[in-house]
Amino acid sequence: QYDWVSYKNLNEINAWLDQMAAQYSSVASVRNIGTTIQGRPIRLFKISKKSGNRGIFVEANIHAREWISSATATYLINELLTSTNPDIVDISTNIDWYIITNANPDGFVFSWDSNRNWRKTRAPVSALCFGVDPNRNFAYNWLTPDETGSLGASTSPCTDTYAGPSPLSENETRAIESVFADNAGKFDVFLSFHSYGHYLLTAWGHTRVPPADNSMLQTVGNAFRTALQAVNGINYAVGPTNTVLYAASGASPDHAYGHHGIKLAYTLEMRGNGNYGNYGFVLPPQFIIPNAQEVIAGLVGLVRSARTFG
Ligand code: 0X9
Ligand code: ZN
Repeated sequence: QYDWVSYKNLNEINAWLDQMAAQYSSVASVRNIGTTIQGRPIRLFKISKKSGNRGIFVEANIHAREWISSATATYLINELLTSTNPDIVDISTNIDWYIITNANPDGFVFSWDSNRNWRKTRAPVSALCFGVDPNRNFAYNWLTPDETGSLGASTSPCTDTYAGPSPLSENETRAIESVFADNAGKFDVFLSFHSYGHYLLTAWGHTRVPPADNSMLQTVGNAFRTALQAVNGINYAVGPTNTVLYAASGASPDHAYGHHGIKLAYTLEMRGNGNYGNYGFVLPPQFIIPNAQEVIAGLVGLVRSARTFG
């Protein structure tokens, strides 16, 4: 029996995705969008209850150790398919959802079996080291320094923010890119689920210059923040990645916005440190459900605000 009382491993998550796709086959499906270097499928779960909908694209656990991100993605899928709450029924009926619960399957398995603190993929990248940071490998302004000269990424294969040998060099980032390319014009919102720190981050990561859509991004982001805070009192900071957090080039939201024109592109940094404890990436499982409930309330607020922009 699947639950959100404990974290689930990749096999358990994949079996559950198969089961949900079978049980709700008239509205849900799961398919492979790529294969990792170790041969694991990269899987996209799709929910569509009505034809003609526009879509939201969610990518989770691209960083291996951020287990709360995939646990929240599966919780979201479950709510979208089973909830009778009118707000959830609204967003599940009137929006198509494309959800990658585990964007970095090799890294995720490694974080379970060998090193709980692993972040990157498991591609062999030098004689000594493994792993590209997939969230530095996207094409838009890949490895581009900002105004202060900060790259927000590394060219050294052994570091945790290694950008890879070239843009979209990795199977994981190309799989995500294929979802953007195959569904051009479909998505109004792109969400990259991460942990931790209670942030909702907007463009840009690669520059300190505010994006053209900054005021809309802030307004919609503040609606997320207010709705999220109402659930358990957690206070998210909303703003451009490079000024609110740090420089980061080659991240997926910059690519979604800059390359594919998806304006409402956000990184969510979920629970890890707060008045509930200082856990970092190793967030105890009793926080899965409160984290997921507040994030989903935030998403309801985000959608409501986004709709006012047409
Ligand atoms: O550094 C990252 O990739 C993200 N933080 S994490 O601690 N989860 O690794 C933040 C990336 C945000 N970048 C953009 N939105 N551009
Ligand atoms: Zn992350």
